[in-house]
Amino acid sequence: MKRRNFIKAAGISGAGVTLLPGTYNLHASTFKKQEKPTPICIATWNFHEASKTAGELLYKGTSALDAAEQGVRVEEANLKNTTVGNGGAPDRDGNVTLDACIMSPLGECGSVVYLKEIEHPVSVARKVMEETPHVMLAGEGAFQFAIQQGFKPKNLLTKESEEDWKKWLEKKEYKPIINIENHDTIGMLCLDEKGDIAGACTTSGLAYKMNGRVGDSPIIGAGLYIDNEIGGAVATGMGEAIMKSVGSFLIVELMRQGKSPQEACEIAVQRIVKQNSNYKDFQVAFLALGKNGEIGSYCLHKGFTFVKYQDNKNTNTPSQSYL
Ligand code: SD4
Repeated sequence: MKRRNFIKAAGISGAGVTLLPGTYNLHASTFKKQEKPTPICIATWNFHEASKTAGELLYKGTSALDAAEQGVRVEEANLKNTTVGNGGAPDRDGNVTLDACIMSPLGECGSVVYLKEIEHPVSVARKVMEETPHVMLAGEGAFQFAIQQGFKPKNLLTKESEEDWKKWLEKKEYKPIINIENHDTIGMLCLDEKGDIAGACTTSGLAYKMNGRVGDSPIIGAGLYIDNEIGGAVATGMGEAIMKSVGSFLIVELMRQGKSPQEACEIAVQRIVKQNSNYKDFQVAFLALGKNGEIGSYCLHKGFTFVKYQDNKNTNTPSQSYL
C-alpha cells in the first residue's frame, strides 16, 4: 500500500494521529489457503538450494523442524553469502559474530547470539533448545557450549570478507544500503506432511555493526515466531526496527485474530513505518505461513523476494511493498 493510502486508511491527518484499527486497505493474498496443503518450505530471498534441500526432505517425510535446520545450514556453509555463517561480513572490529534461532511445532525454541568461530549456529541453537533448560546462550558461553557439544571451531573470516572490511575501514562509513548489502539473512518456515510448522533464522547481522551488536534474527518473536495452532513468521532487514515491533510475534497474533498471512505482514510493516520516522532509509521484510498453507509477504522497499518449494519445484516471488 502506498503511504498516501495508508495515511488515509489509518486516519492520520496533520499533526494529530488517530489510528482506526481495522481500517487498513490491505492487499489480497497471492497464495490462497489449500484444503489439505502438501508440504511447503518458504524462505527469505532467493535461496533456491536451501529451500530445495528443506523441501525435498519434507517430501520424504522429514519433520518440519529437521527440514528447517537442514535448509538454513546450506546458506550457513555458503561462502558466497556474506550475511550468514561462514564467510559472513565481520563487525567494525573484524569479528565475525553469528546469531541464529530455531523454533519447533511444540513451541520450544533455542537461540545463540554473538557466536564466533562456529559455522552452523542454527544447530547450536537447536542444541540449546534440546540439551539445556535455557532458550538463549550468548558469546563465550555459547561458544563453550558448542565445543562441549562437539562442534569444531573454524575461522569464518574469508579473504574476500577481510579485504572488503579493510576497504570499509578506509572511510568507516556505516550506512547499510537497502537491498544491496546485508540482505541475505535466511529465515525459513516449513510445513510438513503431518501439517506441523517449524522455522529457523540465521545471520551474521549487519556488516560492520558495532562490536557486541545483536539484531532481531535470534530473538524469538522478532526474527522468528511459530505457533503450531496458527502458523509462523520470519523477518529480514534492519533488525532494530523489527525488534521494536516484535514483528514475527505480531504477525502470528494477527493471524490468530483472523487476519490472513498477507494482511498480517502488511500491518506489521505499517507498524514499523509508524514507529520509525526514518523508515525510508532501511529495508524490512516479513514472510508468513498459515497452517492451511496460505502465504503472506510484505516489505518496506521494493526488491524483497522469497522462494517457495512445493510439489517438487521452487518458485521465486517478488513481494509487494509499502513504498
Ligand atoms: C539483523 N535482520 O541482524 C538482520 C539482518 C538481515 O538480511 O536480515 N539481513 O538485523
